[in-house]
Amino acid sequence: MRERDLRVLRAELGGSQEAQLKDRIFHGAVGPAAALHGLGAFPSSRGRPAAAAPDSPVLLSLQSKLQSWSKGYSCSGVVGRDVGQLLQAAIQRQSHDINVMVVVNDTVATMMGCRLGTKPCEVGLIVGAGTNSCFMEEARYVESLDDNEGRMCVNTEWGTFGDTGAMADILTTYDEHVDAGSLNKGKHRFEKLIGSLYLGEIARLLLVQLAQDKALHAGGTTPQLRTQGMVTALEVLNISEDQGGLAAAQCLLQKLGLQPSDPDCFTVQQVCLAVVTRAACLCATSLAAMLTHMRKNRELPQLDVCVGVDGDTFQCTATLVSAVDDSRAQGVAVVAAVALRLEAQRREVDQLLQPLRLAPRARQQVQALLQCEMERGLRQETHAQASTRMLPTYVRATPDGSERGDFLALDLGGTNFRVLLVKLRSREAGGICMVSEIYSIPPEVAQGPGSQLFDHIVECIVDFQTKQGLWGRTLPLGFTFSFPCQQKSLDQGILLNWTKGFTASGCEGKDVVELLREAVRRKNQFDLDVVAIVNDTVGTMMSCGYDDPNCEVGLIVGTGTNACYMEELRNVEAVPGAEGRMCINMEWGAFGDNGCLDEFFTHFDAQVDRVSLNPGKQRFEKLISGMYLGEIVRMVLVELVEKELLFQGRPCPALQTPGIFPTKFLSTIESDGLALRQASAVLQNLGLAASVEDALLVRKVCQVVSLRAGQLCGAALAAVAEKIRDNRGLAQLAVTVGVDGTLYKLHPHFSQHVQQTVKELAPRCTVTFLQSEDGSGKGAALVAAVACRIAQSRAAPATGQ
Ligand code: 0WK
Ligand code: BGC
Repeated sequence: MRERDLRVLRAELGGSQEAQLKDRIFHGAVGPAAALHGLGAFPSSRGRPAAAAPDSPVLLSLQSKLQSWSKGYSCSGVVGRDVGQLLQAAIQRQSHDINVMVVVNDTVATMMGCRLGTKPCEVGLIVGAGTNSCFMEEARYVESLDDNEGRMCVNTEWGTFGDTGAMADILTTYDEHVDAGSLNKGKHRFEKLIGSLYLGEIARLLLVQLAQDKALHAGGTTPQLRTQGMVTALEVLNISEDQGGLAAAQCLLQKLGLQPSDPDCFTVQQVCLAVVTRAACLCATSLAAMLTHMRKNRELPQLDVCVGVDGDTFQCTATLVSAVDDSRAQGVAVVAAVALRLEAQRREVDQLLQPLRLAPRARQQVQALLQCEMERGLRQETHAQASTRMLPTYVRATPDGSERGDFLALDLGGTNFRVLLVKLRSREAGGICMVSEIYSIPPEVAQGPGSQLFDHIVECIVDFQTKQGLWGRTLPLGFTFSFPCQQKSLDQGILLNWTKGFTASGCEGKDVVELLREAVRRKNQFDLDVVAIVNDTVGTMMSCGYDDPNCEVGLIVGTGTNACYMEELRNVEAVPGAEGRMCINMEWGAFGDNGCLDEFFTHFDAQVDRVSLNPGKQRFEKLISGMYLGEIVRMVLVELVEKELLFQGRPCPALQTPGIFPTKFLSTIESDGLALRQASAVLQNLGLAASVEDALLVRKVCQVVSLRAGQLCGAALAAVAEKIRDNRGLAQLAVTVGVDGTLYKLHPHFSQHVQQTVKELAPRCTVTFLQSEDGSGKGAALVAAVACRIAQSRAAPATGQ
């Protein structure tokens, strides 16, 4: 017998070897299954589960593919298959009404089934036919997870430790023999050093060697001794006991057809003791490695943890809670009960969110409904009934690059009010250069007397002119005014109604250019030459059209939403003439105000509309834009709390406050990576202590609401693209859409939702999306420049050349 084998057998693992072994386990040499998530008593991989917070029940997903058999099992047609489904199929074949809820690994069931008083176990250990363990790992260390909040139970499948050769220097020839004689050669090497399926065989092979070395039974062997499997783990365990061990050794040797002497029995006992102690040491070392790993990952000086175990005992201030007879059954029942509750909750949540989901058919319907409304809006006899007012803008062409000069521009109606100086030069001379200043429009100004609003605008212009040294110069001005205006010319716009939180009195029904001029006259300090008033969609289209002449659609998805596009003048019945095109401001925000979209409004939308400043108005906008998405989410969260599906139904007064959940929270919560941490942080700031499940649910609600908004916007844009293609009788249309607005630009997924829906609903249109970099102020200046160029060309006396 080789010296090294005996030393190892006697488990005289020195501190350093033990530490080495610990290290190897600690640094992930444990079988590739380490990242498996605890389910089933065989290595099985799971669907992408969510993490579990320590105090909340495990979040489960039910897919469980068997990776490999072990412990003598080798049924065909199972590896790689979902064992939950296989079981369900077998149940159905026998037509029993049983529903497989979960598949759990025995280590997990043991962990779930054991607790010390009120303290739950966070480690599950099995040392039986096979061996394995699981523990509650910090989710951030489980890379296969999407989120990294809370904890996740990880099934280590440590039985496969060493399958990659990490234990070559520990394995003895006897271990190699056991492995060679096993059903899964080269696999589960660690398990074959510890599991009761193998301990007997290791001992038997040692006895054979001892007999061959004449160190046992005077060298005599028997067929029984040379027969595989003739020594059981139970015999080995009993023999290694102080009490009755020698007697048990005698029984075994007699069973093996030997006439044992006392020294033989003692030798056999030493052998069994060595085999068991080594197994125990290896197991303890691995457990110690795992506990140290947990302590380090939790950054604790001392880890105090309960280990649910079905097997041997170890040292490491670990409180071992032996599983009582039915702990595992209890564990499985607990997991199944949790799964049932979660399943029921999931169904209830899906039911509540269902009305906010748009099926493909619904998306097509919205597109078709808008196409109808567009036609009705363009035709004189149906214009009044149409919800989309299809307003002529008197912009007949997109820029052609010949625009020149210095222009002032105002940009009112978005998040910020801006005053701009726009210098248009030839491309060689630098093209366009702009300086701008952002000013705020306080709510009391936006909702006060109209005169005060326009006086405030004039004050901002004065401040800007002073800063830019523009005194004494009266520059042509383009006014981006992002509200529905009826225009009779480029420089006249009758405000039809305020939107987006503006309600300034004395403005609706008035020409806002005139209101501005009056305010300048009131100021009586300078002159203003308002050449053009444009909607922000038009400004955006013109601004992008300067770089891409194919840009014939303008889209805004910000505080509000709207679109414009170049319509054939022959279709614009409100404007005489049939030649050429004119840009139409659709004011699609009001789409559905006539009830044509009612079937798509949920009770959440109705609540948001009811508490808005303009109930019944801008219904489409209220499903899509930044001013409202956060409110829709808030309404859904309130109902989820009422139904005890969120925050365990704990009252959340914070959520009762309108505007407490701004739309920018959706962008934060839906951002990729760290999303759950972001969600929890957002909720924390609202004074809402959220579990991982709560954060996941809040994110789901945000995703559902923003997806619907993106799809509705995409369906509307598809209607516009199809209208242009149809107008021009084209089989295939290529068009660019100039886009602006914080929601479209800053939400992580909104733009994709829009683009995917346009692709789906307008397959014969190739739509390019061009984000406007400089806002629509530049566009307004370009419109002013075109107007000036046309005016000059008209004013210039015909030279007859
Ligand atoms: C920037 C444009 C402005 C438009 C705004 C819309 O320059 O004309 O109104 O985008 O986006 P919001 O600021 O409402 O998000
Ligand atoms: C207004 C539109 C504007 C849109 C985007 C809507 O509320 O009615 O005129 O284009 O918001 O700002």
